[in-house]
Amino acid sequence: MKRWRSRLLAGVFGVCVAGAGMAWAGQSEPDITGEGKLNSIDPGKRSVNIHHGPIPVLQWPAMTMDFAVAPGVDLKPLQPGKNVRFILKKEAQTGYRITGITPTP
Ligand SMILES: [Cu+2]
Repeated sequence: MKRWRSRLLAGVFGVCVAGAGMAWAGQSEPDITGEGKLNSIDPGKRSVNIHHGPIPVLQWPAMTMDFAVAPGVDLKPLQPGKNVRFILKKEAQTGYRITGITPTP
């Protein structure tokens, strides 16, 4: 059961990284998601600056901050000033990193 579950998760992350569409619903693991306004994008550094709302799981209040973006995440659909929804994954070395991000209305 446990092995089956981790394989399923790997599949979900694979889809996000490929940018083939993010499965917001139906994920079996509580991915950390946030929403906010994209202030700026730095494609060279692969980082984005977001004013995000509170993220209760992490006990983060609303704030403006830079996020590193994982390789393979497509930054092209993003525009500064627009609202976004994003997925965070904790990495041992880099801290929280965005593994999926998509514009929202
Ligand atoms: Cu923050």
